Amino acid sequence: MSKEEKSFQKTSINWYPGHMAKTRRLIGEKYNTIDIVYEVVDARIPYSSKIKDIYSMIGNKPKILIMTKKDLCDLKITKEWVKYYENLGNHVVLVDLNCGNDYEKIISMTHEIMAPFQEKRKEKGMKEQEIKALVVGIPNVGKSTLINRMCKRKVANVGNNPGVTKDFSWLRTHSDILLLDTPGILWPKLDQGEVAFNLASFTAIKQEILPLDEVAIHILKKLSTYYPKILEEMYGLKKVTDDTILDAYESIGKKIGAFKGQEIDYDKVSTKIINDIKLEHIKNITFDRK
Ligand SMILES: Nc1nc2c(ncn2[C@@H]2O[C@H](COP(=O)(O)OP(=O)(O)OP(=O)(O)O)[C@@H](O)[C@H]2O)c(=O)[nH]1
Ligand SMILES: [Mg+2]
Repeated sequence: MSKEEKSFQKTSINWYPGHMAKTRRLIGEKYNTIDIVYEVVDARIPYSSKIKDIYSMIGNKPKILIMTKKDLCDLKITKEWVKYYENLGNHVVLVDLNCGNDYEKIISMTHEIMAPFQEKRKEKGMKEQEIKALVVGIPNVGKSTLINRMCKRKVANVGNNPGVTKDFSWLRTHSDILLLDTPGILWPKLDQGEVAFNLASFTAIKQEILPLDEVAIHILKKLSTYYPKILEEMYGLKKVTDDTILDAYESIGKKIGAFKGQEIDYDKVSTKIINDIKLEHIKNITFDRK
C-alpha cells in the first residue's frame, strides 16, 4: 500500500470517532432545556473551526459566536472575520481567556440577548430564570477554559490536546448563568482539504489523523504566503514553495540539529514546526482568509 493510500485509509477510519456521534445525540436530548448557545471557535481559524452543520443541532436558539485565543491570532485579519459574521447577523465576542476579563463581555451580552425572554416570564408572573447555556465547539478551542473563567475557579479539565472533555456537565457561574460543558465535536465528513489541514495545524484533530509532514508543509506554506517575516525569524527562510520544500526541511533540520545518522530527520523537523504553533512560539497568525 502506498503512503497516500495508507494515510487515506487512516483518515477514513478515524475522522469521526463514536464519542462525537454520542455527543451530538446528547445535545439533541438536552435541546429543550437550553436557552442560549455559545459556539466556540479558534480566532486563528474562525472559519475552519466552525461546526459546519451547527444549525441542525441548535435550530434557532439564540447564539453567541465566541472566538478564543485572541492573544494568538492576527488581530487585523480576525477582526475582519468578526465583522463578516456580525454582518451575517451573529453576536460575536473575541476573547483572550488566559489574561484580562474579556469573558465578562459574554456575560453582559447573554443577559442582553435573554432580556426579552426574562421580560415575558415576568409578564406571566413567573420569576426570572437562571439562563442555561450550551457550550459547543470542535476539540481544543477552549470550551472548558471559558467555563473555568466564567465560574471563576477550576471546574472543568483543560489541556492542549483534542478530546480532553469526555462528559457533559452543568456548571454554575456567579452570574445567573448555568453552563453545559461538552466534548469537542467535528462533522461526519472531514475531507483532506484546506479545512482539515487548518484544524491539524492548530491541534483540533488528533495528530495521527493526517500525515505529520503534510501538516507541517501546510504550516510552512501558510507562513510563507501570509507571514514571511515569521518564516524568516523562526526558520531563517525567505519563501517556501512546492519546489523548495526539501531545501526548507534540510535547512531547518540543520538549524535544530535534527539528524538520523547522517541524514536529516524529517519527522523531527515536522514535529518541531507543529510544536512551534502548539507551544505558542508562533503567534499573531490567522490562517483562514475569505
Ligand atoms: N493562549 C490562549 N490559550 C487558550 C485560550 N483559551 C484556551 N486556551 C488553551 O487551549 C487549550 C485547550 O483548552 P480547553 O479548554 O481544554 O479546550 P476544549 O475546547 O475544552 O477542548 P476539548 O475538551 O478537547 O474539546 C488549553 O491549552 C488552553 O489553555 C486563549 O484565549 N488563549
Ligand atoms: Mg474541554
